Amino acid sequence: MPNPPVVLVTYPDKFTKEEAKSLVGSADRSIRRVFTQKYLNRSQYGMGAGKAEEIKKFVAESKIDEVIVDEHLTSRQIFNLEKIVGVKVIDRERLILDIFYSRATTTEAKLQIELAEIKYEMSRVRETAKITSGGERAGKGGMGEYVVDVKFRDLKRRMSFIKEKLDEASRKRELYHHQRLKTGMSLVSLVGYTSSGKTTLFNLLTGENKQTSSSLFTTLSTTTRVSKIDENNEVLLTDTVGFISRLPTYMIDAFKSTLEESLIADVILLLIDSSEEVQDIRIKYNSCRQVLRELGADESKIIVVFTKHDKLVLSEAVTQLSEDMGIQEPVSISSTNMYGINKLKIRIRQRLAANESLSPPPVI
Ligand SMILES: Nc1nc2c(ncn2[C@@H]2O[C@H](COP(=O)(O)OP(=O)(O)OP(=O)(O)O)[C@@H](O)[C@H]2O)c(=O)[nH]1
Ligand SMILES: [Mg+2]
Repeated sequence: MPNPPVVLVTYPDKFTKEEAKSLVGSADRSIRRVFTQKYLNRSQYGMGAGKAEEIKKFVAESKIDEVIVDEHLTSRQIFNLEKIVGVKVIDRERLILDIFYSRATTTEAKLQIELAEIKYEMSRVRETAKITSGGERAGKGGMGEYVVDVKFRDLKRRMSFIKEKLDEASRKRELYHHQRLKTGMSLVSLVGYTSSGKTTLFNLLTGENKQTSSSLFTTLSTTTRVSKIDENNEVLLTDTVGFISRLPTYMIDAFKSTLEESLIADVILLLIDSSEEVQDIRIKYNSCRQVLRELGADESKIIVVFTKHDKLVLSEAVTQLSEDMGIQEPVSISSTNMYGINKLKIRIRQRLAANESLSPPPVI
């Protein structure tokens, strides 16, 4: 079946526009036209009324299935916009949830997405009830309140059920961790922006064959495998879900247990795609640091790894950027041509040796 034709409405800056296009592509939709707006937080439609009219015209002429708006919209804004453009309207959070849905393979990832979905609905239930009950007050008295109460109770019930299941999964994992820790092996985890090359490096270091792709959010669950970092030493390497900018806290919360598993590692490799434009690297790096801070990661465990060195255009720019951002001793690698891989292994061992789990590496 061909991908549904859609219109994308996003901000005019290049980074945001390109990322929004990748998200839409990753959600298996085909973009017929991109409209840009400086502001997408206007009360009525998110965008300006003139732009909404322009889109309505294009949608009618070009047989468009959906309008995707690259921002968080309220139920009211979605309702208003759908009324004017005559087709389904999807906001950024819905879009990301859709991608997660289509990618989730493990039970835990599915539960986490369902939790995010419930939180998404909860934040909108009052307003949605108000709209569907024809503007009746959905707070005090009347049918509106009844609808909201029933819906809220239902969502809460589902939420606690899912949380219980997730806790169970998390406890099982903890137990598994304890068993693994008894083996004395150190834990190393891969974190970073979506598509930064985590799984590609994971496959290279563990001999695994996990799926990699240029689509966003290819990996949604956590995998841990043994990796031989030199003749005498093995570590446990963990690959996990990637980050993206402007991800609402409730979505990070939903994936918290998965992400936290990465954070208990002895060494956290923070992967940054260095083949992109300097300002994009900066945005992605800052966004990753923010998520890591929010999750309470121990900063001293982080080693910054610049990936895709084989595609690098301006290495001086990356060096300058590292200095500007105060990145301590980053390592540049390429999983394609093996550049820097040995250096990375040595750096991992040095870090672990500093935590005294391994013998120190040879001097080179
Ligand atoms: N040229 C080049 N491409 C790379 C390198 N490492 C990864 N890639 C490509 O970058 C894209 C993303 O790689 P993944 O390993 O799937 O990235 P990820 O960080 O696991 O992404 P998510 O699972 O979506 O978070 C794929 O198309 C890879 O082939 C590299 O060293 N050089
Ligand atoms: Mg991956």
